[in-house]
Amino acid sequence: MATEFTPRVFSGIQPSGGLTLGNYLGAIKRFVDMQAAEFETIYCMVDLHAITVWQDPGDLRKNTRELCAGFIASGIDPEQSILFNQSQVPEHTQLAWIFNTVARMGWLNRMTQFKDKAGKNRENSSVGLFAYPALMAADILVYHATHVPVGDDQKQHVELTRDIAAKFNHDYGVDFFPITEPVIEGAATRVMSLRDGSKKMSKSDPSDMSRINMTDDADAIAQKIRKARTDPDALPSEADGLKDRAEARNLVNIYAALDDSTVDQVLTDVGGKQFSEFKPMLADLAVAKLSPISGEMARLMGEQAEIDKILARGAERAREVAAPVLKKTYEIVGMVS
Ligand code: AQP
Repeated sequence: MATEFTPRVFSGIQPSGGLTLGNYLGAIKRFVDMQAAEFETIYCMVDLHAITVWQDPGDLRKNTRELCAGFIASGIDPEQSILFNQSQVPEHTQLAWIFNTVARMGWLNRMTQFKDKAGKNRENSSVGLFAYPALMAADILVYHATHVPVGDDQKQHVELTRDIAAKFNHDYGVDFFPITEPVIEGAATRVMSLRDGSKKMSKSDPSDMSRINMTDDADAIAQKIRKARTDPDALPSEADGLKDRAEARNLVNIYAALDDSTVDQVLTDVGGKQFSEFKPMLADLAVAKLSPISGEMARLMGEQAEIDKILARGAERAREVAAPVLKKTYEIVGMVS
């Protein structure tokens, strides 16, 4: 009989820069929804992933605390969810080593994120950047997580996690790791750059005008939306009319996600309007939704000791779940203890 796994959510975000609107809409906002549903929820600042590309140590410390503040300010309750930073729970890397022996080179060679991030500089990339998906599989499976809410760009990594779980179960003749479901839903699973509708909005994009940071003030948000690239046509009344208009589609998707509505509902209201009219509407909505979060983040960033206490307590709670899974994995693999 197949094993019944506790419905449990795991997801993580890299403290590799300031949080963006893409991280918020594609990930954190949905983490909050899943916390409200019938799941145990575990959320992680994946600092070990962040250092697969160079991070200044001072920036990494600041970004980890700021990310924690962002989670809490967006509605993650550190009592209800487990909130911690990855490096403080060594079971992640211990399981990742086992998974490095399960994952095949050919599987990792197909990962598009590695190709994108390594670019032409493949030979000079860190081994960690290449092995990133095996660590991500360990992050998820060390908690026997059944569901992983992520943005569209992480779909391939969650599929690899499923492949690793299935191969481990098959090779050792067990039904030990769940085959985790990716949860990729809503209007903003891939928020695009405000300067280029073919590129994902990203923390590490050299252009600050390409993204809305969760710490941006009202003026910066309004200015970035005003300057966002668009086309000269009016907005269509139906989603089909956005098909070949990447920049227009992005702004409508952002509006729908912030408004908790659908693209069709938004277009029913704004179809026929010019961007000169729509952009101020979007800016007002973004400021209304994001200002309370950035205000609370700023307050929390003044309470560093409190943040560190939350992270330490979260790591303790995370280890209580992870340690027995790792112990059992070692037994299955044949490690003598
Ligand atoms: N633009 C986006 N739209 C929707 N979801 C997004 N996510 C990231 N960008 C977007 C989702 O946020 C979660 C955390 O991502 P991450 O920080 O671990 O790594 P990333 O996907 O590489 O994000 P960035 O901002 O692009 O970071 P850098 O610049 O450091 O590489 C994931 O669920 C992701 O899908």
